[in-house]
Amino acid sequence: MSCSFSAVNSIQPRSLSTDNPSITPFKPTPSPFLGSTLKPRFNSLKKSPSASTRRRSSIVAVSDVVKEKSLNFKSSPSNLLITKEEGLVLYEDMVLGRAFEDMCAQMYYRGKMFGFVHLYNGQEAVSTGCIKLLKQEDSVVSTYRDHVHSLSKGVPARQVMSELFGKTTGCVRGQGGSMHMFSKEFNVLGGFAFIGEGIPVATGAAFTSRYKREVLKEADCDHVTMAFFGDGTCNNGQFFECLNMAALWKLPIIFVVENNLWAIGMSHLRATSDPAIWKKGPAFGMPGVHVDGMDVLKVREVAKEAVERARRGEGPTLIECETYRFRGHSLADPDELRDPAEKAHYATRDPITALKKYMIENKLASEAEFKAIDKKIDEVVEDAVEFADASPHPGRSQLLENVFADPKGFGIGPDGKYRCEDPKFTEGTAHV
Ligand SMILES: Cc1ncc(C[n+]2csc(CCOP(=O)(O)OP(=O)(O)O)c2C)c(N)n1
Ligand SMILES: [Mg+2]
Repeated sequence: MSCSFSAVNSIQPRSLSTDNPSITPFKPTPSPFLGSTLKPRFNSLKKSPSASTRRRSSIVAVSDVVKEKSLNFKSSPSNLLITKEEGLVLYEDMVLGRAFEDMCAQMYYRGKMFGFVHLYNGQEAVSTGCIKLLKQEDSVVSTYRDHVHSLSKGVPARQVMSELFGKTTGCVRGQGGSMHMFSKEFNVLGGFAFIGEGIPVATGAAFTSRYKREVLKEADCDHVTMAFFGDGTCNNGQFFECLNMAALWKLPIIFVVENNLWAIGMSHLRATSDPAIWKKGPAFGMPGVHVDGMDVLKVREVAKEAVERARRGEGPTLIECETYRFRGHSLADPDELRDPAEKAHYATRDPITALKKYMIENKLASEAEFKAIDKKIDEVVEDAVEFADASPHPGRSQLLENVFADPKGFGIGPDGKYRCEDPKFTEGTAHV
């Protein structure tokens, strides 16, 4: 398994005028990404040695810690990155994520779910490698690709599947659906359908932790927040605004970019002036690291360092995980835009197969132990479907509960009754 770790450094701001000698005409260069078949499209900025030596960042790279550990590992196989128990937890969580999503696809095509459903297949090492390090009190903020983040955080598969089926036993009582997982108990602060929408929510949660500790004097409040979002989202304003505030206030937050190289059908390399997202961390005064997101052990190592930094009160970290989704953007996407060679490349780097291989080669577990976990997870997922199927649908009156808009005049009629209870409420509109 290869992995590209890049040291944290800083970039000199430059003018983009054409007479600037630091701009070179576009020359195709090898892609900085492990398996993308596309090349960056825009003019590249030539590095000025004098500029880079003039302004070195004093921030320590999280990646150095990992580099050191993996070097130790090569020279001494006894110094493994995980114990048997830890490895089996990671394996089980990734298998749960994969099996759950495969089942979602089946249920969606059988008409059990409505709306858009975005699956996480291929990206499991990111969710597992990061979230399995957290405590229940720590928070996770997700996107519309949120089922697996919720499972990793501990939300029972029954509750996630029921939510997808729109049933009252779902984690949002059937009111959220695929893109809006939430759990107060497990501190999953939401899946968000608008891209970038969750980043300020996560920043607010991290602010709360610091406020509790320093203003309300709750000394034991060392909660951290992880915000997950994609490469495409990093070109949105909230991302930059929140990096700024998090660094300014040294918030206990980890920004985890799941760079799967695509934003629906738009290649990251076509849409982004500098595709190395991790570099934006140091620009705001926080460490940035690029890690192989198909390798759960490497993700876990960088995330561990970032979580510890956050708990110590040393502020935020930006982690860019290079990953890949094995399916289309959503279940409605025929996935015809991505190059088959690129898909084939990442298929060979399946994070579940890779962890299994690592553990077997290092005699941490046997084939029989993996089979037993696979079987257990099959049963968990089957049970989740049966539970969701047998659960009741919410009553129509629930439709307007927890809605921010004032329901008077909209949801509640002049007689004080819910308009949706009127049998003619949806007449002439699509079935609600
Ligand atoms: C504010 C906003 N603009 C546009 C969209 C439409 N949209 C849905 S997904 C998506 C691409 C996001 O890509 P990325 O951040 O890379 O996440 P991925 O789907 O790859 O996980 C876009 C533009 C949206 N949901 N919200
Ligand atoms: Mg993406």
